Amino acid sequence: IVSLDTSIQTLTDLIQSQNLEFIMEAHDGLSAAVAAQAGFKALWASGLSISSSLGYRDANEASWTQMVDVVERMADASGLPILVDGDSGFGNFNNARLLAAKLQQRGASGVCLEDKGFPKMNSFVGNRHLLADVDEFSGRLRAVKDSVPDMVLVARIEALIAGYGLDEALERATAYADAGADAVLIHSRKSDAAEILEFTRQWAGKLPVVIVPTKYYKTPVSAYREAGISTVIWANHNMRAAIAAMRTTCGRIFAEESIASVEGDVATLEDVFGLLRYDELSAAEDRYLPKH
Ligand code: SPV
Ligand code: MG
Repeated sequence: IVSLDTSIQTLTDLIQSQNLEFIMEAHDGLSAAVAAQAGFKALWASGLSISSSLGYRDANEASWTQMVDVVERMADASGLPILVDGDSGFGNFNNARLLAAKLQQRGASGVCLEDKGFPKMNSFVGNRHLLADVDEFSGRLRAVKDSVPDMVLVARIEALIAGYGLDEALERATAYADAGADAVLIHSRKSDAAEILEFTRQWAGKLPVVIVPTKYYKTPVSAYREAGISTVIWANHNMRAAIAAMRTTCGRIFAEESIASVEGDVATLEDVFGLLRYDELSAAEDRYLPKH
C-alpha cells in the first residue's frame, strides 16, 4: 500500500513515522530540485556523491565548509528537509558540533555521524575501517546534541563494515542511544539483508533504524516494512545516474562531432528553466522592475 501521507513535513516527522519512509540522495542544487520534483519528502546529502561531484574521493578530501556550501544550495533549491552525511564529524567532538551547528544555520535538518576516525574512507572501499572508541564517539554525539538539540541526530554504526559481529553493533547502538541519538543507521556491505534484518530484530525498536541498501539492493522493500525499519536511504543513485548519462552524451557528441542526434535525449532548456523556477523571476520582474 502506498500511503499518501501528507503529515510528513519535517525530518523528525519522517524518522518517527510509523510507515517505512524513503530519503533520496542529492549532491547539488540541481539534483536536489529533481528529487523534490519526483516527490521525495527528504534528501540525503551524501558524502560520496558530493565528493564525487566535486571531483574528490570519499575520504574527507572535501573540506567541511565545502560540504556545508553544497548543502545550502540543496536546501535552497529543493525546499526539502535534508539529512546530511557528516562522515565521522571531521575530527573530535568539537569539530563535530561546529559542523552540525553550521549545517543547521545553512538549512539542514539532520546530521548523520559514523563511528570512525578522521579521515574516513568510504565503507565500500578496502578493508582498513578502524572503529572509533565507543566512549569517545559517544562524546561526539553528546556534543552535537547539546549544541543543536532540535536537529535530528543519526548515529551510524560501522561495526559490520569493519568486520565485527552483531554483538558489537548492538552494544554500540545502545551506547549511542544513551548518548542522545534520535535514530541509528546500521550499515552493511553484504549483498543480502540478513545481518541488517537480524540487527533490527534484536534491536527491537529501541530507536528508529535507518538503512542504506546500496549493496543489498535486490531485497524487496516489503522485507524492511515487515521488519519495522524506519527509513531507507537511496544513497548515491542521482550521482551514478548522472555519470552514466553524461558519459553516453559525451561519447556520442565526441564521436559524431555533432549535437544533433542527442537533442531528443537530453533535458530541454524549457525543462531546465521550469525546474529552477524562471517563471517566478519573470513574475517578480513584472512586480518590481520599473515599467517604461
Ligand atoms: C554516502 O552516501 O556517502 C554514504 C553511504 O555514506 S555509503 O557510501 O554507502 O557509505
Ligand atoms: Mg558517506
